[in-house]
Amino acid sequence: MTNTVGVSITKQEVESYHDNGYLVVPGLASQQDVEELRTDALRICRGEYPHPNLEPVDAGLADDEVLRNFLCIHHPHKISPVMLERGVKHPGLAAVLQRLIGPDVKCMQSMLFVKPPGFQGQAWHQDEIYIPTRDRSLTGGWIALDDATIENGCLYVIPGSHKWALYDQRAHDNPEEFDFAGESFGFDDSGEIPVEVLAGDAVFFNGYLLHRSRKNNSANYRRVLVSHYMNAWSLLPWPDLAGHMDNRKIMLVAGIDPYAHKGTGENCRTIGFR
Ligand SMILES: O=C(O)CCC(=O)C(=O)O
Repeated sequence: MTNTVGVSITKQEVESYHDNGYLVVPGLASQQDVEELRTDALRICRGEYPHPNLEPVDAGLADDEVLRNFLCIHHPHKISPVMLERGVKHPGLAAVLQRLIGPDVKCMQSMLFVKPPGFQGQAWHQDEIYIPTRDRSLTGGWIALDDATIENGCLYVIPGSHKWALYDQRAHDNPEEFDFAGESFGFDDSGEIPVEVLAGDAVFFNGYLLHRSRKNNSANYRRVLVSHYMNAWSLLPWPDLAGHMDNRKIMLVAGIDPYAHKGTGENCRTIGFR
């Protein structure tokens, strides 16, 4: 199927996603998309969007001196319209997601990884540990903003592991290689494979898929925008401060929002289910 943005995904690719738990879509983001997202990443890191956690930096600092301080920025789409429109709501991403988990798709978070030289990766984990859905529809949409290689810390996955179980986590003992987040354990990881991709390629992965990334051993950044999506009909039982059972800090990216009457955003009316 080809959509208006020219991104096509075949029935075989949809089946492959469901069999393996992940799918690479080459060239989903155009070179222009990638350039705009890279430029915007720098703008965010320079503190050019007003936010209490991102103070403006000295304009005299070189780009490298700014970027090398950041492993990852959470929810960049909340301050940057470029991250929102070019990244999170990218029409190619939305079109593929509609085929994989749609037709109605919402997003609840984004992460901008800068991952400078020498910075760690993330130990084995499954995203549903952090973002539980009601229907197992959680899907990562990972857009490479640089070529992602074994050397600079690409993703690694265990194909088919999304069909196994949800594994518990513990502290890992390799702080040189992985950041502070916990590590899933209790499974055979001998089937892991690296997912090396080019800038502009997208990787979609199921929320139960075991995946990790390693330290960046190259001399350059490994930038990625990854956003997490789910079927819009699933509640998002992600606790907010009031303990509500359907977190509504979401963005619709395709189709309809069945719970639009609850509102969205920080001040929406959330309804408890108890
Ligand atoms: O890109 C990475 O280094 C890790 C991304 C990841 O683990 C995730 O999005 O869940």
